[in-house]
Amino acid sequence: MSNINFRNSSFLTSMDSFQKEPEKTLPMVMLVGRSNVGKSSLINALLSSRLAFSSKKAGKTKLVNYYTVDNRFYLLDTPGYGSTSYANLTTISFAKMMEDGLKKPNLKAIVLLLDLRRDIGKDDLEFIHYLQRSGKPLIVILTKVDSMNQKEKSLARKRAEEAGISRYLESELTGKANEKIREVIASYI
Ligand SMILES: Nc1nc2c(ncn2[C@@H]2O[C@H](COP(=O)(O)OP(=O)(O)OP(=O)(O)O)[C@@H](O)[C@H]2O)c(=O)[nH]1
Ligand SMILES: [Mg+2]
Repeated sequence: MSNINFRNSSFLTSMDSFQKEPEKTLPMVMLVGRSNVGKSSLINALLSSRLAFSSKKAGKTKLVNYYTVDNRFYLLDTPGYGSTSYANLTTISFAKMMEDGLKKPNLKAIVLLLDLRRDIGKDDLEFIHYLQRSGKPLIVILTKVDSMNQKEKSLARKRAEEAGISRYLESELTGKANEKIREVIASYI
């Protein structure tokens, strides 16, 4: 449904697992991806806010953070995964977190962020396929495209295709791209 005011948003709560949830049940959309890919930054861009904390250092977001958008749905920021020593969660606890999250009937869509300035690793591919099998709508977003030159952009798009991702959006920290992302998210609420 459209006419959701993404500016009318606030931070609700943080949870350390999907076993707990806010008192009020609303539709949820969850941002996921490798540590440092830009999840928290995209939350701020979409909500025109500084509600989420982003950092140059990977591993900033340590909990599942719930943002209430226009009292209509929850936008969820999650800790990233990754093989670097910075990631907060072990592979096992990350997998458990995702498994619990994906089971939620009120989870309406997953937003997967990919930073394709680097190659897609085996762990990324496994994660993408896992999300595709979940049956939940998957919105793929290439981040940091604004920092790429033309050559890097075409390489990023080629990498996405090679990974079997035919439909995706490209984010910017500011700009029109975010309006399109808002529309797509709103269409699942
Ligand atoms: N140029 C550019 N930089 C970005 C973009 N998105 C995020 N960044 C930068 O990337 C770094 C990591 O961003 P975060 O939003 O903290 O990443 P995250 O995915 O939340 O990371 P974790 O919380 O560690 O999982 C920060 O320095 C951001 O400023 C983007 O679209 N373009
Ligand atoms: Mg974060």
